[in-house]
Amino acid sequence: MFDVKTRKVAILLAGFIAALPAWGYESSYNMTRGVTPVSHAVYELHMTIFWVCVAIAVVVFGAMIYSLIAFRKSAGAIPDKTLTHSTKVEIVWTAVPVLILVAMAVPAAKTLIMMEDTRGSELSVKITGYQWQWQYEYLGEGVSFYSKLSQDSNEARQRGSGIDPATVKDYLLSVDNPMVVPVDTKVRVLLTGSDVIHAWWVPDFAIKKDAIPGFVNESWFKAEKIGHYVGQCAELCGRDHRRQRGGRRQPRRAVIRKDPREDNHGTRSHARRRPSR
Ligand SMILES: [Cu+2]
Repeated sequence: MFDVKTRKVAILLAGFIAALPAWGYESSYNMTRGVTPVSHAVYELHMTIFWVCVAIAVVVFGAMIYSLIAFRKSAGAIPDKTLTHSTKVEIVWTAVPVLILVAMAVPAAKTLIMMEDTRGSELSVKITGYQWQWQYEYLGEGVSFYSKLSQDSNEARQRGSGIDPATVKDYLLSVDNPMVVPVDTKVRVLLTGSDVIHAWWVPDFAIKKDAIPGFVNESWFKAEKIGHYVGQCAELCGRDHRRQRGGRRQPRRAVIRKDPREDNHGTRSHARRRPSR
């Protein structure tokens, strides 16, 4: 049916289209899988929708490329006029996308409901955004502290500091007082702002919510793995939001421990929670 050259082009295109998802999947360009039930659900939803998009692209571009090659004028193709204003075709190409959208809305709604469901939380932390730091208040625990960029990063970033940022550990990522919460615990976060709009974003928890003055936004996470998780402000909030490379202003670390009352050496201490201002 096709000549050898056409077949070669078709095989090359098919190979390229087939390789695209493999390249995006599990690569550094993809979303992080995260460490919470919500982040896993978000990742799975993202991948499901991604594969649906891939399937649609293969069908649509496949049909298009096939038509372009098989029915080209030089091959003696004659334009077909029967499809113009065909009611049957109009119904099919309206109904099929609607069905696809409805099918995609089901898992999307499920994930959204899960993200908003803060029932049964074991710990509530009120987080207030300031220019340019965060305040963490563990509700009912009498614990409150401020968290800002760590001193060594802050010194290194100053103009003419003479400090090579490469020598600073976790440059622009570490903070002086990280938020510490227990592992396998449902933590509800209440987000608000004190001056301008900020946004509390921790990719590993799949949380990115605005912290707006006068409003309280709600979210939750349940970290399943002990570790240090880096976050950053995700809303342009003023001078020092942009000064950091890669938008890493107001980095915060949420440190997950078995018991949040333990300090870095595993001994219980409240010293880390002293307000810094
Ligand atoms: Cu900001």
